[in-house]
Amino acid sequence: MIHPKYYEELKKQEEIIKRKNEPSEFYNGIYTKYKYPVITRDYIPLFWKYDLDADTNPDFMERLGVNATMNSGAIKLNDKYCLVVRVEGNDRKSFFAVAESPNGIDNFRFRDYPVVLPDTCAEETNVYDMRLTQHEDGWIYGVFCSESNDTSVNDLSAAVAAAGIVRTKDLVTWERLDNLVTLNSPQQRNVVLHPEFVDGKYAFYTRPMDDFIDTGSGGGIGFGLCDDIEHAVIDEEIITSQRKYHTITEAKNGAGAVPIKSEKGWLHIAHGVRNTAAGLRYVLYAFATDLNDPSKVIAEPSGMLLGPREEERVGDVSNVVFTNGAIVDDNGDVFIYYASSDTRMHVAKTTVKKLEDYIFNTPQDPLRSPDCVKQRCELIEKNLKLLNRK
Ligand code: M1P
Repeated sequence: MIHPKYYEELKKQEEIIKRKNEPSEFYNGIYTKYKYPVITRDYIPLFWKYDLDADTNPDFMERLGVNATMNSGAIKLNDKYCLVVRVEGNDRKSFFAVAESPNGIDNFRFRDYPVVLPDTCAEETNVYDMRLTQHEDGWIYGVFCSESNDTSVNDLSAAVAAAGIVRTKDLVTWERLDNLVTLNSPQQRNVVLHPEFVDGKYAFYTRPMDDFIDTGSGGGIGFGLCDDIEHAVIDEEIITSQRKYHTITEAKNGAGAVPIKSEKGWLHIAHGVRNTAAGLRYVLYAFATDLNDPSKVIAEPSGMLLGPREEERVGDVSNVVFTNGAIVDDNGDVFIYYASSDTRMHVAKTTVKKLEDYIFNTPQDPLRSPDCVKQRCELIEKNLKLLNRK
């Protein structure tokens, strides 16, 4: 018999899933934030967590709990807004699961089963943060972090991060390809496949790093080309968006959503990390690269596009916002999906035109306080003239 508590919990869950989302009061003119997260662990189907059978689970206990739903790849497929969510079990292992919504801002529902990836890599312990690229070759590629224990050192928590690659046409059947090999970088995370061929080759944004946590000598977001996506090897990475001293990217940065093509350039939404006494702080920032050479940065506005605010600041890893997916509608609307504090998913809505305006017309970071004051005074002076106050 199905435990009666199931129906009580289901009713509560349905209220959350069906709740209409609405714009929040936050304003900056660049994007609209929404009042409620789009996915939390409360959206996980109850039959993934509980044994519903009253005989074998008389107290209706969670048997396989879920801790967090975060960093999601995003794509529109068959008119549905689809997120490939990073679901983290109570056991700390992450896996992927597809959740779909009819409008991109609420009513996200998980499919009945999580994604079952081909298990081709015996040493792989954890997988997370998939970026979904609709490539011009016709496949949807998923590039994700494949993490294994680093057995070469005597440290139980030492890990190696590599970029795993899968492809699909329907987000149901997945083919696993070889992990990306970058000849000059021992570790890789935050790897994104560019949606078009560049010089007839597959192009990846990478994140060269010496260590699992520290980027070390890695100078920023890398870019490299490869001939064969089934056995992808990049022999040279060049740096696109650089890390800089005393900026939002000082500690590290990494590619986020698949770049969006606009009239003026490829629009990138990435993450930047700085260190603080309270630990690392992750924010989103944006930049544009050349349409003909997507490795060449042509505009990089100063500072953050989106930072952790209010309840977003608190979670499993506090003071973090992180994106690895955005959806662009045919009418130019852009849905930026981002996680807060490695715990829950949100959406911020804007348009390609607004993102373009933000990226190309926000002044660059002058890198020094006196120049920042000068920059701000110029704006104040212009406005005071307009306001007829001198
Ligand atoms: O905990 C914050 C983020 O840390 C990592 O990002 P990065 O590789 O830039 O340090 C990722 O593991 C990401 O999943 C996580 O949200």
